[in-house]
Amino acid sequence: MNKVKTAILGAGFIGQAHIEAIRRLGFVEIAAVAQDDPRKAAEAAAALHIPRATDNYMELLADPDIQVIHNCTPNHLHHEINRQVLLHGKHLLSEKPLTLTSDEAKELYLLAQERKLVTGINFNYRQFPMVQHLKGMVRDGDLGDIRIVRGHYLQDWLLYDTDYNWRIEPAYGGQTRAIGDIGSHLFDLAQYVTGLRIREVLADKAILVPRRFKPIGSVQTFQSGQTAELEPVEVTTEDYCSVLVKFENGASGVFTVSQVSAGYKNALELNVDGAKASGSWEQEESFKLRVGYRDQPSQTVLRDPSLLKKEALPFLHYPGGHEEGWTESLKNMMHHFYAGVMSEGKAISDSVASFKDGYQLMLIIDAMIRSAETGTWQSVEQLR
Ligand code: SOE
Repeated sequence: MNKVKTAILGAGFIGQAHIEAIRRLGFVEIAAVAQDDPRKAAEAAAALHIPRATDNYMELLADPDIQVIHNCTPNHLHHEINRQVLLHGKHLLSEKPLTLTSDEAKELYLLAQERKLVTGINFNYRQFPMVQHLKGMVRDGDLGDIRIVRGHYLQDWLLYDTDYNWRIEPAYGGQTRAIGDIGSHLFDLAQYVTGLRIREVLADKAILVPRRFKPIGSVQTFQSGQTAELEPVEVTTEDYCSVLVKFENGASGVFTVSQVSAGYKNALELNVDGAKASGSWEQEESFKLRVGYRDQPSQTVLRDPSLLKKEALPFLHYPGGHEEGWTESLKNMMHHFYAGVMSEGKAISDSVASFKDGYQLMLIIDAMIRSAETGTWQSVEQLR
């Protein structure tokens, strides 16, 4: 069988995670990698055993053998590159957030609809088996009517004023940082698991490290301990946000995101409180789901095929106790996205976030920014 040929644009932290996950599928060949300068592209290709390197991604879009593009570039490049990929008729898996603004997201959503290509956004937390089990519990009414949805996404990799990354600068990361970078995952997950849309928001955000020291030269995500020369930079993007939300069924929600909470590495937690029971999932202990009851002992359900809803089974690959985690969420993402590619879009799982989902999330983020700026509740524009 001929392998599907794919190209990776951007080989930083997340590009490398895509590459590893794609290779686990077996039927996809990574034919090329692009980076913004030729030396970095050649180094990435050599280190990652990819036959072709370029600093001009348009070359790859013009190559008829390449069917799929992974856009793993920094946020400010998502819109234009994604647009070009679709115009050149390639299937596309984009990193999040889909774009920097909701207008850009709308354009891509409409273009993707028109071109009928397979598109997805790497909201990979949907791909964990215990998330799928929790979603199944909500759908089957095991928790009762959903009343409260609570969660946080906390990290500490930007705790110190010497921590720096392109995400801090609005020109690269966008006007919003903690909200767009990690809040987008949390709000996506809350809506995906509950099947409920966020309709209104009241947000409070803060820049807690207003001046940072930027190393001269680039820094990888999660890298710290600078030794390079530093220059001071005034920070204009938020480190933290807390938001109250109202869901479409009247349920209330409360979420906190922070990149400056010491000891929290990639602490995404979602709690769903229903009229009969509650469900709680933590990414850092992703093999467990806590199910809480009032009149009987609460349970910890473990990631074991014999204990999970049947819809969660395609998301796990080994018996209980043989742990699978963040890297397997990427593997699952590739599995589901490429099932879409192989079936020309007929068999794409709802676990792959669509461009419509990405656009709706940008509208939620817009409402949060308006709310934080005005100190008032704001409605979220809803897509039909
Ligand atoms: C950095 O905050 C980051 O790499 C995000 O950009 C990812 O989306 C998240 O999954 C992990 O943290």
